[in-house]
Amino acid sequence: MLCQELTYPSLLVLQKSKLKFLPRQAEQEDSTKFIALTLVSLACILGVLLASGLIYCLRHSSQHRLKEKLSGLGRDPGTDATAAYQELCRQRMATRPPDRPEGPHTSRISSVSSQFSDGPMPSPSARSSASSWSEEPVQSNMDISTGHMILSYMEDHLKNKNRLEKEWEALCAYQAEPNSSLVAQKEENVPKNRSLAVLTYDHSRVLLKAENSHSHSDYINASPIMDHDPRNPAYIATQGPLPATVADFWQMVWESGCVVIVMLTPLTENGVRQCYHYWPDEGSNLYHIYEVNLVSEHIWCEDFLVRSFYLKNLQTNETRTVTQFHFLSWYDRGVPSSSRSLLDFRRKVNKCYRGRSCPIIVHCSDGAGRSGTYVLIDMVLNKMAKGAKEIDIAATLEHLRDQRPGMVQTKEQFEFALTAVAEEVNAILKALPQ
Ligand SMILES: *[C@@H]1O[C@H](CO)[C@@H](O)[C@H](O)[C@H]1NC(C)=O
Ligand SMILES: *[C@@H]1O[C@H](CO)[C@@H](O)[C@H](O)[C@H]1NC(C)=O
Ligand SMILES: CC(=O)N[C@H]1CO[C@H](CO)[C@@H](O)[C@@H]1O
Repeated sequence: MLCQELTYPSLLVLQKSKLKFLPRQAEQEDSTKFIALTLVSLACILGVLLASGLIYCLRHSSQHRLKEKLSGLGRDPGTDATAAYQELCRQRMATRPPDRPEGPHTSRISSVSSQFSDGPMPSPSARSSASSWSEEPVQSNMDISTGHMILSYMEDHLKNKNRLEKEWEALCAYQAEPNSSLVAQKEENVPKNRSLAVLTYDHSRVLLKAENSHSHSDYINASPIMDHDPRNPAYIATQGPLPATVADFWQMVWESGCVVIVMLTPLTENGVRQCYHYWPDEGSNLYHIYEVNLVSEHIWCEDFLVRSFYLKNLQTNETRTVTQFHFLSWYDRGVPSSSRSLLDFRRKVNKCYRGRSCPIIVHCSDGAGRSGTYVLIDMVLNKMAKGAKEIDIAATLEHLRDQRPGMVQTKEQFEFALTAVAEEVNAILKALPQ
């Protein structure tokens, strides 16, 4: 069963590439040739599946031994911990999956995507979704004592519900200042807002270049979110595009220099539209002067998938690759079922983004509840990774709410953010040499 899980993503990728890249005329031209080709490629696929299954099983058994060793580490005080740790590292290096082999059976679509993407994106088909090693390894320059301090603070916080309740009440009473949102309420902008509660503040909104906009307007319901650099936003929090604002959305992607989009909502929930389907399912779509081409779609696991787009500005003929990370199982006003997959999702986003200076565009439906929770978690963990000695999560959330109203909508979402931060800190500490 585990082995089946392993082969699932690679199969999907292969099917998708066949669907898209097989020339249709060839089918009629020479059917016998085609059948022979199909048989050969089927044999190839079968070979790859068998090989990867075998590799996985081998890896799995060595992991099993590793886990036994790990638990032994904790239990037996007589064990030489340093030696065991070194052995752990060696095994971990040995079990790390090799780079994707370049061969005739490599799926076309992933080679197209790696050709276009300017950052190294590992092919998910080369990694196993069932294996714990397929998750991004935790990486951090976190100060160890800060980590321990934060962990005990968080644990205390999560145990003491009363304290959480009080902190949340204080956050609810918080009033942003300045807080006028007159532009968002202008008559011509009203149809561009999804929610009454989440309107951009006048002092903190993304301004489109009106001359490039299809409606000659600079308004979009999107807020730049600053972290430490007051000039360059680290994120743009925005609502899920409406049919009327999809061209504005791609204009914002273009003008902000964005290369990574984080989408945290399914398109529909219980029949209620959460977000317009703003990308092509196949081939390309034109949104005003922005041509969007779907290059690839990789399903990493049941919780999220990654799409790669080729974006072209038809006015200038410039092009760019944009990667969209789509988290599927987080519902409006709710929290994900576990922090584990969201944390892995975040690591993958940041691995793709690493080293850039453009903002990450984060959206859900209203661009505040789920988006605020994600940004809060990411911002706090990034601060810690940079070695910050003091972390105040509530103050960080107030800082977010100064820039966009409604960031983190419910107490459960706030609690989830605390849990997720604690879990990641725990994972970082575990991965450090003791
Ligand atoms: C907006 O700011 C004013 C003070 O300028 C304050 O009285 C008001 O309550 C604030 N509104 C919100 C929703 O924070
Ligand atoms: C963009 O490309 C088209 C077709 O190749 C060409 O006709 C047009 O002049 C180009 N525009 C610019 C601004 O380079
Ligand atoms: C599509 C649309 O009109 N959405 C909302 C925009 O914002 C106003 C409030 O300012 C809402 O009433 C609209 O429903």
